[in-house]
Amino acid sequence: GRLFVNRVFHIGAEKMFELLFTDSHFHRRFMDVRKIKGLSSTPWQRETSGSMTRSLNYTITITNPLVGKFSTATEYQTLYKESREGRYYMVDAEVYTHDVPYHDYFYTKNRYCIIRSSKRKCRLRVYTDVKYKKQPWGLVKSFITKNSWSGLEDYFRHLESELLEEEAALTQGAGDA
Ligand code: YK8
Repeated sequence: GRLFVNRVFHIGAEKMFELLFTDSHFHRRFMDVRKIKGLSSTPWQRETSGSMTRSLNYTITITNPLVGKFSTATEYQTLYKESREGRYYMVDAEVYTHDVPYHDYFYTKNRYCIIRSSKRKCRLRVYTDVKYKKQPWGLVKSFITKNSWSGLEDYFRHLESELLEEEAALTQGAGDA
């Protein structure tokens, strides 16, 4: 896997969770600029395991010339029960892109860790892995992996820069920048 984001933000841990994993203005705007359309999500629900889960459906716009322009996608998120409100959140997100070539071979697993570092600061880590449901021919596998990494890198770089803008707006509003 790869670590795409690893940075401290002047944003509280709870706020960061809200920005990324609820129907926040930030999330809606980010989906908009990424041209991710038709988002629908279930509410967070407690499982018997004690963890919380929800699922999202949306249509992504793809810039990779090898692939069609759009794909529907389903994302299954799990907020682990080891998470502690305001202190530590760990969310795994499994993303299935249904309409890309070889979609039945792979999915993507993104692990988001939000760790409180002080009252108004947290560290965000995003670790990503391309997972295989069945083993493709070696050349196909490296093709999938390579194309996935480039799309994911672009996405998470953009997410990081949007979070930095949000951080600037938040600290300015608080008057303690
Ligand atoms: C989520 C992983 C792969 C996929 C894409 C497919 C290449 C197909 C390979 C062929 C287009 C928002 C990605 C990047 C689309 C976007 C997905 C996003 C960024 C040529 C063999 C969508 C996080 C996420 C997870 C997986 C990403 C796809 O929140 O390359």
